[in-house]
Amino acid sequence: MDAFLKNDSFSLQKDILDHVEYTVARSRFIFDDFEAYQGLSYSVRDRLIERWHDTHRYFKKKDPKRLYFLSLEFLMGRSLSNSVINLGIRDQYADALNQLGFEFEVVAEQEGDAALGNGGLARLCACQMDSLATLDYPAWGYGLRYQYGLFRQIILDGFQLEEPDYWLNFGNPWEIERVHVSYPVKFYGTVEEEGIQGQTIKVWIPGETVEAVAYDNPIPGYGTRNAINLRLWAAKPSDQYDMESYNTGDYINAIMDRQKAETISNVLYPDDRSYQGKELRLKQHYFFVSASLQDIIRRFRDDHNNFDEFPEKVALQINDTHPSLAIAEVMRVLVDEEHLDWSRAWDITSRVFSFTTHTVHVEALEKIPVDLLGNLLPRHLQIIYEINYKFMEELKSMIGQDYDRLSRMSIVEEGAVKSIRMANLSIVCCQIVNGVSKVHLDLLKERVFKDFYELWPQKFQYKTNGVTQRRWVVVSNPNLSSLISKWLGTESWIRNVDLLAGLRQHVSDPDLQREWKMVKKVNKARLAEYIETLSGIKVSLDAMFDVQIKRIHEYKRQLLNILGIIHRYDCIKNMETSDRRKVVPRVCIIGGKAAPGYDIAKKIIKLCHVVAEKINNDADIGDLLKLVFIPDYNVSVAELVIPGSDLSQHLSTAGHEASGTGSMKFLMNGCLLLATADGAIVEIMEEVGADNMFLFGAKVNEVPALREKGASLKAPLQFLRVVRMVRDGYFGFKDYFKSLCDTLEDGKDFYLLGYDFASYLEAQAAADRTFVDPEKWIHMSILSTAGSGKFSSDKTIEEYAKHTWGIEPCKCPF
Ligand code: NTF
Repeated sequence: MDAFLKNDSFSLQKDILDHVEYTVARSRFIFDDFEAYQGLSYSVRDRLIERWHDTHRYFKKKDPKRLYFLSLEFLMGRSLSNSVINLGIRDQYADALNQLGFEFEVVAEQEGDAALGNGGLARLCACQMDSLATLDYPAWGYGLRYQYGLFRQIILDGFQLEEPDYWLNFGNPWEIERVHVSYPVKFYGTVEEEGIQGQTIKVWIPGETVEAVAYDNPIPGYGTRNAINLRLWAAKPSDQYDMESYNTGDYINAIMDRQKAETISNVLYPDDRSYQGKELRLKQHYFFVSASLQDIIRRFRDDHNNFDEFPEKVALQINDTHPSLAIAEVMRVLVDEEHLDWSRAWDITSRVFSFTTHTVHVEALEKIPVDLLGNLLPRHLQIIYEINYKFMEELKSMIGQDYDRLSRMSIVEEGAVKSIRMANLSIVCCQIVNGVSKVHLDLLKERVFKDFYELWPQKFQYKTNGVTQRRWVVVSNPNLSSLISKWLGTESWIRNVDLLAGLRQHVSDPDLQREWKMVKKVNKARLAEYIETLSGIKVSLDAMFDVQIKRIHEYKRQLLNILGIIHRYDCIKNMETSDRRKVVPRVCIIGGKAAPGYDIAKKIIKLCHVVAEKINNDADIGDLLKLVFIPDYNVSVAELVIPGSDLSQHLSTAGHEASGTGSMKFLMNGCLLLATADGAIVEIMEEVGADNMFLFGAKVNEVPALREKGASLKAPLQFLRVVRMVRDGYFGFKDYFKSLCDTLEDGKDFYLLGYDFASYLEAQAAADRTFVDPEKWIHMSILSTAGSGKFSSDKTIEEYAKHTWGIEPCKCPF
């Protein structure tokens, strides 16, 4: 399939200019960086569309089993650089732009982030889409096109404020609106019984209909012609909407009512801790599930008319429990619309779905109040009850009348608020349930889903998360990328990440070490410039850049980091001047958003600011210690910060981080990790060696016993001292920080900051000692990158493809 569009510099220039003139409607003789970005993006998009068409024609012809990845969140970040690199035409575009008097990097900076997700879970999906495309899998992503993505974090006087992220304000060249791909999605109403051919069937008479319109986002693979689709749904008023009001002459109110339909896809919920009990959220779930399944079933029906073939042609992945209403929806379609009998429908349904859980926190598992569900989706509630009834009968025949266990495993939770446990529904239905790291699986088996594991051990697997080296090295750290290719003698590691291990053989080569160091220095300079522009703080490039960037959560223990910084400050203040020469200068960088309603997390952000204020303005300290909070942390900020970091911190209390993927991005970029043995860190340790990292803290299996000890578990004096400084108002805001300090009292310190403090300081001291031995540091840094291959999302996706989805590559010919 020959490309119609040409990629020589002249054609690209012409294309950009044509788009500037005819799409953006600016003069081709006068346009600014943003308009250049728009023209360029539309030109790239044309090339994406070409491949995307070819890929889908090819999939249609071959009709392979397809994977449909259902997720309520995708954190894609920017698209431009990633697209041109995956298409293999970055340099050509850079040349073309140059000829037009623009610089690629400057133009690329004009792009805003697509932030349709909260954190780890959502960014993981973006990495996995990149791998699915690159590895030629016939896959589709399905999600919601929120008008407002994750809020923008504004810092005012050190406090977090949230501003709406109306990311579509300046248009979005990366999507294609499909006005003709739309489906009605129904809500509310009643269920009636009808007799058809001697059988009674249930008929759902919905009370409201909203239209779901598709927006397609092509996802190009690297080094392949394949470009897959991420289809996001937007809510629009349906034409079937309340004709009554028009007829009664209340025209204005009828229009206003119609607009309400659009609220369904308006806003992303900004809390990644719990998802309970909001009608709008439930509407979002069903809206996207229903539209996606109508689309998937329509595609299946184009070539097949027997639903027994459905599991051979379709794999449906439920990403966390949010899309798990899909199970009830498939049953409804098969039983109510296709008139299959229940057991045949259940057999089909249970062979198409698989389920990934991303949390270790039982309290974060989604529960939907029965009243809410029954009102919004009356037929689905009946179906879920029926699934549960049959499951309970089966379970009783297996385990007898163990009522405690039966009630724990039931999909329906009795109690003050009777609810549906969406995780239980997913486990009962899916043949494969997976955690996201080895440790996570252990926790699922031993704690979170113990009863289910004992019943069905064969269902439970783990798939260690991974991140894409295309985005996290090639796009964000081009200097390191070229260096790796030079020393490996090939660029093939960009597709075949195992090759990174080849760096090990050069680890002691002084030339590589020198060049490696140089790359880091350049990246640090870029980051230092960013910090200065942001905060006016000048930082020394000789200092260790020590970074913790992620969502602010108590379990991730940014507070431990800040208390460690206070301790460092306090030590320096109390040192003899002659000893200060031995202090390793540090620039501590913290970034992350707190959920808007998460009070303690917001206090942690404020604490970071007041401590920074004190330290950064203390002339006595100078370059020995700086603390910088980077506001509005997002994907593109991460792309800038990670390559410029020396050390990165992953401090979750062991047993709380399901996997963690930030650590993998740092590892690939040759940053050393200071971490607890939690989530995927345990596997990173196996790959790069514990002596190549700075590990500390209680282990997963020690934590429960430590918590048992309660108030008898005494925190060390150094810890009490720094907490007291905060409590006594050394940094101001004494009353405001009281509740934060209270969480650290003996017996209340659930996340064990006090217990882990001493070993944390030791790990920090070890990092300092290593930093003053640059050769050793670089050695460890190279080995970190060399050992990061296992944590590419390419590896994860291959595992899922083989062991969960049963799909094969389907490579569109060039
Ligand atoms: C996150 N979960 C986990 O907290 C991380 O440990 C993990 O790496 C990622 O998922 C990806 O698997 C969430 O973001 C959520 F939403 F479940 F809280």
